[in-house]
Amino acid sequence: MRILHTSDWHLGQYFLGHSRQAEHQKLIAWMVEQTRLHAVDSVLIAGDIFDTGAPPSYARELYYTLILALRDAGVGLTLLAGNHDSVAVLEESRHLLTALNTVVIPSVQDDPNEQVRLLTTRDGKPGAIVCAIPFIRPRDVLQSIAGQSARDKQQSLQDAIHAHYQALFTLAEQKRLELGAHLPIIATGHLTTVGASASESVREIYVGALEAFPTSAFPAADYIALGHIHRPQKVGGLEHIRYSGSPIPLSFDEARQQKEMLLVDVSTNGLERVTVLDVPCFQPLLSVKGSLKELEAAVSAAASQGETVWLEIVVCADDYLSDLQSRIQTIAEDLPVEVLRIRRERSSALNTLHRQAKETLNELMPDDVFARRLQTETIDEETRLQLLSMYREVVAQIGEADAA
Ligand SMILES: [Mn+2]
Repeated sequence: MRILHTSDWHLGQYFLGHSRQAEHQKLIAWMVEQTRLHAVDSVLIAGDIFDTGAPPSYARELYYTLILALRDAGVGLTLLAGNHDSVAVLEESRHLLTALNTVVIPSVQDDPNEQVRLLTTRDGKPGAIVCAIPFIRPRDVLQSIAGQSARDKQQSLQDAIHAHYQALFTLAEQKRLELGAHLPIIATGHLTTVGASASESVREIYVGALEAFPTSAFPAADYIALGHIHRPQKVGGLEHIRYSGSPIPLSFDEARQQKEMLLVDVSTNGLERVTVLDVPCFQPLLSVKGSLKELEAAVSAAASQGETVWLEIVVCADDYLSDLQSRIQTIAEDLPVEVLRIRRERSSALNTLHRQAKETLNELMPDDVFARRLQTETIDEETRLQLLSMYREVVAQIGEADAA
């Protein structure tokens, strides 16, 4: 059977004052067309379908448009929650969506059988078994043990995630035996693995608790469809463990990436091949950098693309220019560009903190801000992890007090 693997759509992303609605509309139409052209049987979305826990109405509408369009195209859909998704939001329509050939897994389920699903081909034949694993929250798989050190907590979480994968894989093997056909087994995940390279818009999800999951801890599935990292990549050079990456660039440092979706062919022999589908760019995005003089040339080069380009301008200048904004306005005037952000490049660690805070404070969680602040201190790893976990406990206590 042929599966299309994608992730990290971030429907509803509000990007420096701009909505991505038009891009996502075009993306849905493009993907549905690809499923027809390439005779895709089933689509897997490995987390972060939404950008926030409270997606705006237009984002929810896009979500339902996507689901209906795939149903009309006769393609199955399995959708896993990511760290940006709200469990409650995905849960509310989940049962309704089963009527539209869509399986949604918002969180680790009490009954593990819920997460072991048979994928069928367009003509209804069994094609593969999927261990449908969403983003795993520590509280889903761990009981907190008093007095555990940060390092022990990290190890317990990794062990618990490993155990979850192993348990579902064993169930999938049993299911395969019962079905009496040597069906391929696919697993999914939404996490950082060792060696994966991230980008600006990816939040560290297990900071201080689990930094990266070793590839050797995955079960022996024929293919592992991952989400969370926005740059498409094979993990550890392995053909069968992959991040599809996000289909549109979600930050300026992703602007030069060719975005992808993956066509995954599996059969009773296991993984047959993976074919990369290049996703067209629906809204050009570019970051240009230089001195004011160099920027003039760089901006007009960027403007020669024909469509309006969303620009980030990084000015390399040590001297303080109070009229920087208006100088850049003059450069960009009358060109088909829209300047979304201007920033100055500085070097020291504290300035980096200021810059990062300015860039993304509106999408950072309190945790991230604290973690960034710690980065500017010269402390050893052990202390850093301890401080982070103490900070978390305090925040959790405040949260409990609020709820009470
Ligand atoms: Mn993401």
